[in-house]
Amino acid sequence: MDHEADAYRTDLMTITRFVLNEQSKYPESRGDFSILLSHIVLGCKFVCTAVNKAGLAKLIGLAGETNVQGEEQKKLDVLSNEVFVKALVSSGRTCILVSEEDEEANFVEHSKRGRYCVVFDPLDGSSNIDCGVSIGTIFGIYMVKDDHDPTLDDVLQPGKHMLAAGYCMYGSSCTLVLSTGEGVNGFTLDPSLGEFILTHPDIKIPKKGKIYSVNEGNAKNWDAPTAKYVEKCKFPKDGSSPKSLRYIGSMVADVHRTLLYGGIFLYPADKKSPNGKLRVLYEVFPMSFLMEQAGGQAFTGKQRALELIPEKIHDRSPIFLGSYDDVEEIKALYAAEVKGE
Ligand code: FDP
Repeated sequence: MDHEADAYRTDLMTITRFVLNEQSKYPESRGDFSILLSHIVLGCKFVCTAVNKAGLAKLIGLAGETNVQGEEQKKLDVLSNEVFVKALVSSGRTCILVSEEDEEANFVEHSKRGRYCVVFDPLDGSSNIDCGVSIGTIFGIYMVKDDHDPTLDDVLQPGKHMLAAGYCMYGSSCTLVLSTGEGVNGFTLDPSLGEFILTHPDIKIPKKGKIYSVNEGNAKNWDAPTAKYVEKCKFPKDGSSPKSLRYIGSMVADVHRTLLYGGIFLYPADKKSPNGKLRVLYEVFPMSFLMEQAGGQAFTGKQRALELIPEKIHDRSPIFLGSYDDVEEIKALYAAEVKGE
């Protein structure tokens, strides 16, 4: 009998236990972060259940509203946003919330205020809801500078100031990937226990990958470095094998695969969208934070993604993220472009 394996199966590392273990490394900690995270986990569990039931419960379909980005809003988007906002406010640990679904930042009322700012996309990849493709929640957490007087500047900070970031993917299993700035860990929801269990400890992205992930339908509008890079992926001149293309069109799922298998995920600028499509605060930053923590890189075409300073809460940015060596290649192409080579 493999006693070690058996011990592992019976000694479950839940996300709560994991976070409390981390917290115990900081004796001065008041446990506020653990409480905040438990409310985020609750939101993820709720959304996971709603997503799983969506087809049956006839929850899917248009809610008849349009969100701030001018996109059709689905009922699940509305529901997920409400659940997360309520869970975060009731944690008593937040002071500013920025959601993809809300035009304005939400300043939490004084009596329920805490020290954390949470930026989040409650249901990313929503165009995939109706066909059952994996979708997810993305979040990033900042600490407010002055909790008596929180301002928008507390969330308009570079991503490198985030204390933690993560996503929860609602797919064939429900997986929560989290970094508190000391590596990346993945937890899978055990539906019978209702608990997220540590299944992917200390995730490290392969240094180089064999997959590129991009919406090639935009190719005619790409700039030269992106076009050259994708050409290199398909027709490498150094004798290496071409890369495989995988594109789900749901950021959480595409990034999750990139994190586990390696490779590169691109949502570049193009002539029609000079800032790309993805949102800085609650898409680009959390995913870039996770990539760096896993040993990869994230680049905007001009700079390290986590050094961007957003001007508005719904700003967008081009993004190239993934395996260290793959991102190095696209950086070299942009550097050559600047030098006019
Ligand atoms: P969606 O429009 O379905 O909500 O930013 C949202 C997002 O999905 C990402 O999840 C996804 O990576 C990207 O947009 C897909 O965009 P394209 O359809 O332009 O490829």
